[in-house]
Amino acid sequence: MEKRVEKIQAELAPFQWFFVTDPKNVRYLSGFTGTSGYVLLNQSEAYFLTDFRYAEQAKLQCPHLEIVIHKPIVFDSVAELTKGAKTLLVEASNLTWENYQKLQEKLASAVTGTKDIVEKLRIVKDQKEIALIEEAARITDEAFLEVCDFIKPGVREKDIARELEFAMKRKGASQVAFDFIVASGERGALPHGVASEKTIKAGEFVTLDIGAVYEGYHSDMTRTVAVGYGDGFLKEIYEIVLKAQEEALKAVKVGKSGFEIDKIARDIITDLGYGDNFGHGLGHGVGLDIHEQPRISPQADTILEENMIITIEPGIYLPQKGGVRIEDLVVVEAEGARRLSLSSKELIVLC
Ligand SMILES: [Mn+2]
Repeated sequence: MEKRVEKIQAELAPFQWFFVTDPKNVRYLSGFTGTSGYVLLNQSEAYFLTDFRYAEQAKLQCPHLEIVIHKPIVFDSVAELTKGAKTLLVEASNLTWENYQKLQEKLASAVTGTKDIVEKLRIVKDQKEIALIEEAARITDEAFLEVCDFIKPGVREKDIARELEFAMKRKGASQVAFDFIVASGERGALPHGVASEKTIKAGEFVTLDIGAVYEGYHSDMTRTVAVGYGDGFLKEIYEIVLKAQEEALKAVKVGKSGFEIDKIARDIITDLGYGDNFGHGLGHGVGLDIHEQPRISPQADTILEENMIITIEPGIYLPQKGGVRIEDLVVVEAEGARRLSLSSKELIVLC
């Protein structure tokens, strides 16, 4: 964690300070897991600001930073600590317009918005982070396998989501990674069909997009299963999505761009006539956030590097009919993608 702070410090100019407010970025630089804390640094100093409630926790979690219990209004402490600064960099995507104005009022230095300073470092994971995400993925695989037995005609999508959440927490997850998508039958056409009151019927396909959080790190996996015999037409769709997913996975390699990987899956789906039914990007980075950089999409120019963690998740969505999505979480290694989601991708037919 000390190294992360040093990397940021090396990017700062003399008389420039950086005020980190995004909770995930704060956690990445400080190790702090509480709900109220900030990192403030320049080339040679690095502070962790928090309030009285977290004084002891901060000492334990952030030994590499100088702990400051801030004034009732944190900006007053920022003004005091950065006296003599020329500029104070802030995170434009996190600091609200209202707080920007309050902050600027208190400072003699110029408050300047920045983007992606910490996010850029977070793209490539270290071994500890990979191990935590791997554990989150293992919890997800195990919960999926267990809850498959529960998916049958008559149960509601919400009941399946609740069973998955319970199984994940029992297996060590601190929380769920997002509101689970459990989309059955026609609802399968909704790429983000969060679990509803709908009851599962025999013959339907059910798309489950699920993930766990383990020590702050997320996992993300989607499987589409058939309940009962399954619709023949959707079985064909399933095979197309699976082929697109596996070919894209094979193409994941250090040096490839997000655009190139996306194109492999998209071309397979488009050539078979379903290009218009795959309206989202192929994948995204996963870490302290469920969606982070790099993006794997037609617009993505990020070049894959070793130890990035990404999803590969093509889907085909057919209004009034249903849909199929298959998603794996993988780590980019020298030899190619190593899957962290290990659940079977053969069409599972549950009865
Ligand atoms: Mn995803």
